[in-house]
Amino acid sequence: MDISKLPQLIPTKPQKFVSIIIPTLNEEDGIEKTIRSIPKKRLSELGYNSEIIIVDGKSTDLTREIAERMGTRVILEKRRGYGRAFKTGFNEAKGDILVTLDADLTYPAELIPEYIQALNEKGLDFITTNRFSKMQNGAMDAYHRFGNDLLSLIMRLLYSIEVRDSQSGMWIMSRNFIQNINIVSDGFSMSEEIKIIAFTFFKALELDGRYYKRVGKVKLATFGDGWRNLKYLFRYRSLIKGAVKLPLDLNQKESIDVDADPYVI
Ligand SMILES: Nc1nc2c(ncn2[C@@H]2O[C@H](COP(=O)(O)OP(=O)(O)OP(=O)(O)O)[C@@H](O)[C@H]2O)c(=O)[nH]1
Ligand SMILES: [Mg+2]
Repeated sequence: MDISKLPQLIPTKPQKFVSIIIPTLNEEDGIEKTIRSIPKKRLSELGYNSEIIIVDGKSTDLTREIAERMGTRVILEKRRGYGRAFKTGFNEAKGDILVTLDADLTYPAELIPEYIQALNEKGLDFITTNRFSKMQNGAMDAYHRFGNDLLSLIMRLLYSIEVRDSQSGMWIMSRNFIQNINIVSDGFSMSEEIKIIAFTFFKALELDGRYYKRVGKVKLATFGDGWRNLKYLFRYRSLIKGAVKLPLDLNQKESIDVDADPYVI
């Protein structure tokens, strides 16, 4: 995709605030570069003020020290869990728009301005990024890929939602979305849960993403977490009724026109 063909990003007056939320557990290898990869300057040129929130799960390495030295907001979340970390981050965030990243340089932080542009232009509540549309060689082994594809297929079948990458961890969300949902999972299953809620009850889209080779040690236990995520897809069918804080303007969902010109990044 030739990025130069994207519509000219016209700077708007500074009224928007973006919170970038990053969960960390022993990520001293990738945290500094991850923070530097966030295009804060470009965001402010486009009229967005931004904050970076690090939600640390009691790392035993220098993750917090590095993040504090770089002037980010570091929150210590003693309770374990990827989902738990995001729940705390969402509560702490001041932004009108919330963006999530891992602290391991795998996600394209450089594309945050374009994703925010798409969120606003299409009046969306939620965007998730498809890692498989542009994956760096060696970023994910075949075993992992098979597991991801299987989870995504089962999610599509169980919830009739069009998501190619059910486990992607880069989302761009409106405050309206975050304020109106209840998230149950404290673990990695939260990633599939938030997509099910977004695509079932809100205006959501999956856009092309990228996935780069990981820096630092993986925290995800491939088989254990994969199996837990699979079981959670079935279990969540009985939990989904509590997903949205009512009253929600239920005709919100109807008006999305996915057939309009595709917003490819
Ligand atoms: N605060 C907190 N962060 C966590 C916890 N578990 C994982 N993380 C962070 O959540 C992000 C995702 O975890 P990863 O190990 O990268 O999982 P993954 O992205 O599915 O696996 P890879 O594709 O190999 O990167 C990373 O930034 C981790 O440091 C936790 O219990 N608490
Ligand atoms: Mg990761």
